[in-house]
Amino acid sequence: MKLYDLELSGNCYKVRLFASLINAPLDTVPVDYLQGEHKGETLLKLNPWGEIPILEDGNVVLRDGQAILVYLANKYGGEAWWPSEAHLQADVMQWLSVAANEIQHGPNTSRLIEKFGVESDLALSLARSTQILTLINNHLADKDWLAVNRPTIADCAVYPYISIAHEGGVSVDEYTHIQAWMKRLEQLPGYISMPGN
Ligand SMILES: N[C@@H](CCC(=O)N[C@@H](CS)C(=O)NCC(=O)O)C(=O)O
Repeated sequence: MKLYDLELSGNCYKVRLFASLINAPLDTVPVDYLQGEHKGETLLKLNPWGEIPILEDGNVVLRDGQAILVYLANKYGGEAWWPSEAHLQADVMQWLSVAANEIQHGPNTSRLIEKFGVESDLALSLARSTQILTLINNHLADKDWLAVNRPTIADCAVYPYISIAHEGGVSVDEYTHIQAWMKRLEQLPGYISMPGN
């Protein structure tokens, strides 16, 4: 199983992190992002969106970090990480959407602007960061994990860009429940870090 990967990408990191937590066999293939390899002919054949992560497992080719987490959980992680019961699965799914929407447009975008010089609206992404971090912090006030009372792919999807939010000028220091949740996740067997967290 191959992951077309960028070390500094939180979207790629969530796949590496989860694969490590469940001990799934994963070969990382570094993508030369600065040279635009992800927009080149070979990778566009795998993902016409021109984005990474991309997972290749035999004939299966998948884009999008959240979708890849679902695939890995089904194939290697099992019920614990991606429950099959309708309301439990939907609970986890809610958080995969948060990762792809509020986290992407909040802390992720702030980091793209501040660390990589991407042109976007910093004030807006900072305001969105405050909004989503407050919601998550309140949610975690009486819970150890984001969904279904145990670590799931919900946590793996949401954690990465919060753990490196400071690179976008977003401090998570004051969000004490988020701090405690991150520490719990970092103590899971198989946890790996990425540059910046
Ligand atoms: N929906 C995708 C987004 C992936 C994404 O934005 N990847 C970035 C790197 S972190 C990328 O390849 N960007 C290239 C571009 O937008 O042109 C996911 O959640 O994995």
